Amino acid sequence: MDDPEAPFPAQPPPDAAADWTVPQAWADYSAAEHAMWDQLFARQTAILGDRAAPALLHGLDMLSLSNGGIPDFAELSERLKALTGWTVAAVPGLVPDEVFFRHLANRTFVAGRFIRTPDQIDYLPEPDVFHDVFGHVPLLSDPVFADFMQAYGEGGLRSIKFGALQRLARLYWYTVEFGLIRDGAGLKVYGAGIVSSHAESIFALDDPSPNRIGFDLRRVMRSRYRIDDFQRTYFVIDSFEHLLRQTLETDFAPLYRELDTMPDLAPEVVLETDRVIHRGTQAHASPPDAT
Ligand code: HBI
Ligand code: FE
Repeated sequence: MDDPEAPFPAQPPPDAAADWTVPQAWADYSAAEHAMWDQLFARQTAILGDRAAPALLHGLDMLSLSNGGIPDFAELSERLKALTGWTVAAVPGLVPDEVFFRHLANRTFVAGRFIRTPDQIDYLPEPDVFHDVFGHVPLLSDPVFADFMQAYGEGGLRSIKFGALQRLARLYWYTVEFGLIRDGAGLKVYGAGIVSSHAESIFALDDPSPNRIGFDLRRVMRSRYRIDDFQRTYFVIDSFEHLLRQTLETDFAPLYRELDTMPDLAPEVVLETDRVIHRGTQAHASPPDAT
């Protein structure tokens, strides 16, 4: 998961370029590391067939992501660039916000080079290559989502000048990381934090505990989120076109001023004005005391 409050080192590590990218050194991955990718890939694709947004499944296919070990970013970038102009670059871990936003604005998605170890299979503090490449990259093959991610990067750079980075981080969190999308009469997952997590791929759609609320830009930018547990609320977009349009058509300066006059919202809150798709029981948040 990516938490903008995470402590960032001030300077790039010694083997990194000024933009914090490093060689992926694909030849250095061990058989065990490739096997970890295959295990994660098989586990997620076994349950995402009827849970993931069609554009995400299509992206996995278009980019030939498979259980053939950790992808080589150079090959992956060639395929992705031909589709939407995006490329994938390796970084050692979380990078400072401004660096991250600048890469997105330049259509470069920075992906962790490392892969989690067996003891981290269900939770890790920093995005690894499976979270970033399996979770985030497939949707970058979708032209509309690809445009949204670049617009998001440009907006992120501007938000730093307004001191509104946290608002943008919330937008990213409740869409790119933990977003749900309507699909016919049902809901599908598209957020990378869900897509790369076995348990949350099930929890986010099936569990009665969390709220599921129609996406609204102001609402999301006021909403705090959990970085250490399943989300208390998932926001549902109608389409990637709708998400892109809201981002492009919004004048963020007056919006930030308006939001600064309103209190933040706790993650589990439901407002009268919310488009409530499911009002959660929040049972996961406060399970009955073990008797
Ligand atoms: N760095 N490598 C990396 N990956 C991220 O997703 C990331 C980051 N730095 C900052 C950041 N995300 C956040 O600022 C965004 O989630 C808003
Ligand atoms: Fe992420």
